[in-house]
Amino acid sequence: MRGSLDDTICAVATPVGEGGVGIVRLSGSDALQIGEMVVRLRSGQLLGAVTTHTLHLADVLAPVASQGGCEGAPRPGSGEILDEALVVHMKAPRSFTGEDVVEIQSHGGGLILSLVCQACIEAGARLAEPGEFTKRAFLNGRLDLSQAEAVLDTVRARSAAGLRVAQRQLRGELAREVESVRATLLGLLAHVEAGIDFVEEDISFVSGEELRRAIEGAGAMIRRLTDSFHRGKVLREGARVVILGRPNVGKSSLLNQLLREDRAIVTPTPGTTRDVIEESIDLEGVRIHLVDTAGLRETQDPVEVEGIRRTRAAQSEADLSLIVMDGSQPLTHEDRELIAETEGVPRVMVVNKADLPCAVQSHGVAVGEAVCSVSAATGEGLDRLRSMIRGRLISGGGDAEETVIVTNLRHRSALQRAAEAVDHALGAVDQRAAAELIAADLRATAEALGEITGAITTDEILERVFAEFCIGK
Ligand SMILES: Nc1nc2c(ncn2[C@@H]2O[C@H](COP(=O)(O)OP(=O)(O)OP(=O)(O)O)[C@@H](O)[C@H]2O)c(=O)[nH]1
Ligand SMILES: [Mg+2]
Repeated sequence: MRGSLDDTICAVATPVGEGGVGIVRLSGSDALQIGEMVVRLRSGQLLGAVTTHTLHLADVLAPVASQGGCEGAPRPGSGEILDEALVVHMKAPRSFTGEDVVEIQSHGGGLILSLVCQACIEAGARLAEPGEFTKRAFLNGRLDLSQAEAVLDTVRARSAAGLRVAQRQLRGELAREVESVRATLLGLLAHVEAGIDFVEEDISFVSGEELRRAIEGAGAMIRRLTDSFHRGKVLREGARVVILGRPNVGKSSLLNQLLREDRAIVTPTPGTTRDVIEESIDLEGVRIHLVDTAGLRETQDPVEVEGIRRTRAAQSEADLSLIVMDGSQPLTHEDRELIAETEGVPRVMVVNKADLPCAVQSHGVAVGEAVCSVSAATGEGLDRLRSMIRGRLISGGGDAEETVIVTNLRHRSALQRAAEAVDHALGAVDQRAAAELIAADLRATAEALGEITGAITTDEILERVFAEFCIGK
């Protein structure tokens, strides 16, 4: 991103399309001056003269550039009226970017907004680059990098749980946790380095045991954050839950029950479902993509063979599998095969047809494994199944939404590097390595953590983060 902080930027901040209101945002040291060229307050006052953070009715004007004949610079208030708008100016540093900001709330049409934006450009602003408003907020110290990313997560959130995670990050909770570990590490580093400097006098500031315990503590915090990633991803993006089982056990009936609608065809004929059927549900704020599949069995029918191939593909992408069995019949060889092959993957055993007499004694399932008895015909046990699915997906804390959770790939990769470096530091302490080596590992750990909040940044990191944004954010 090439833009400097010196120029004043503008962009349409509301989405493309028709809306009652659309906003053009100006930010930078000339925002007020440019705003005064583009809007004329109905009160007759100048925009710079009214109280900051208050709304004013105004006409938006197309500045007349060079047409006046004299100087070539646009003159305020001389152009054609483009629209009626409400205008606010927010004096630095009390704005999103930390700079002088003017927002023009005109009617929300694509053409009118682009004309208003064009007027600002003619008056001296530059079109903002993708994410440049948020980037400026970061560079001006209004947000740390993880908060800047949370702006995007908030805008993109598709589930209530995902939104809550993004909001916590936006409030700086991830940053606080990461910074506290980093501060600990920098403190240790200072001690270790002091030890290096005074090695002649044989002054050791931290005993080996103390140092080890402190590094271990930091490592545990880093690992806790890294481990939260899977849960975080589920909360943010939702999870794929695939319904598997041999033909006729009631997979499609179960899908219909979970969806509360007759989506998939159900018949007493084994091999009814031939294709993969996908639908989404909201499970107490968590988005679940439910996938019904063709029953698994040996078959010569080419359509069913293709269906089973698709079942296998869906199975490989699942975050969780529901292994459905027919509780009214003894387990077959196909049931056992499926149970054996899904050993070790996240799964919930569903024993269906609980309304019929039970014929299944043992499901060949390890003690303690999640088993749920349901009837897709009557709906019995479905609530319990729903909460088991939710629990399995965001396990690691029923209070999943109460703790800080990592959802961003960039953060996870930085945490993984931090975890490696911190392990290395521990190894160095155990081997009584030279203080210089321990210090290098501690520094590497702190630097990796610093990338998350932006305490340590490079142009490359900034470019990668803000490339995800679009113009206007
Ligand atoms: N009594 C009873 N019958 C059920 C229950 N669930 C499903 N069935 C019946 O079992 C038969 C098969 O149901 P489906 O939902 O089509 O089973 P499926 O596993 O999708 O079968 P395929 O698509 O062929 O693999 C139908 O006749 C359903 O009405 C249940 O809980 N109780
Ligand atoms: Mg089916």
